[in-house]
Amino acid sequence: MKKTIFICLLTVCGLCSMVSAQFSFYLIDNFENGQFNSSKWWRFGDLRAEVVHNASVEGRDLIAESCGAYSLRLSGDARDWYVGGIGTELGVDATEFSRFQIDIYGNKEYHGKLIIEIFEDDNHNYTIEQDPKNNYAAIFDDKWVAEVNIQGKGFTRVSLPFSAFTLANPGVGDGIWNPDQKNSSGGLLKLQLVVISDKQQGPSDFAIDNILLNY
Ligand SMILES: [Ca+2]
Ligand SMILES: [Ca+2]
Ligand SMILES: [Ca+2]
Repeated sequence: MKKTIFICLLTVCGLCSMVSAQFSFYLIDNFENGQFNSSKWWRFGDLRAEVVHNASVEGRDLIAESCGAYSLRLSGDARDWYVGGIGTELGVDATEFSRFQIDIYGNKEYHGKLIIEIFEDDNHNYTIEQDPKNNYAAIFDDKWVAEVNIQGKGFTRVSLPFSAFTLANPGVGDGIWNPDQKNSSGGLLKLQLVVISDKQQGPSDFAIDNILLNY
């Protein structure tokens, strides 16, 4: 009898850990504090960033509902396609995650791109060293990029496997996806989101939400 109870307990514990593993994620930001946190995020180029109220959800839309009350509006005028971007420090061991996820609220007028840049520490010092004389490029660490086309009106959920990111700076880091915090490595250290317009000159305007790492 005792053995049966023990096996039942083990099964329940096993199921619980499976369920918690399935629903675990690392939230980078969902903007539900209602304001752009300038100590958490930096901006570059001519991109404006402001937290805005989400439109009320029409009909049944679980992804729009999951965006809550606020998202981050990114807007600005393109100069030669480029608008600007935002970035934040991460400092996370990302080996247990396999995907980068973001919800993007598009519109009819703007169909540009969002470039997602992630940096992981390869010289084991919890820092992404940059060269100010070379457009602040990473000097010792891998930079991985993926790009997402902004869709039409409403929230589109984008879930990118890390395997879909390509190495943007071969020869700088070790060229291996190793976002772990072993041997004094800081792991996945930095995220940048860069806005590229679909017009050489002209306005860009969309919103982002629920930026996270998951399985
Ligand atoms: Ca939100
Ligand atoms: Ca480094
Ligand atoms: Ca690496």
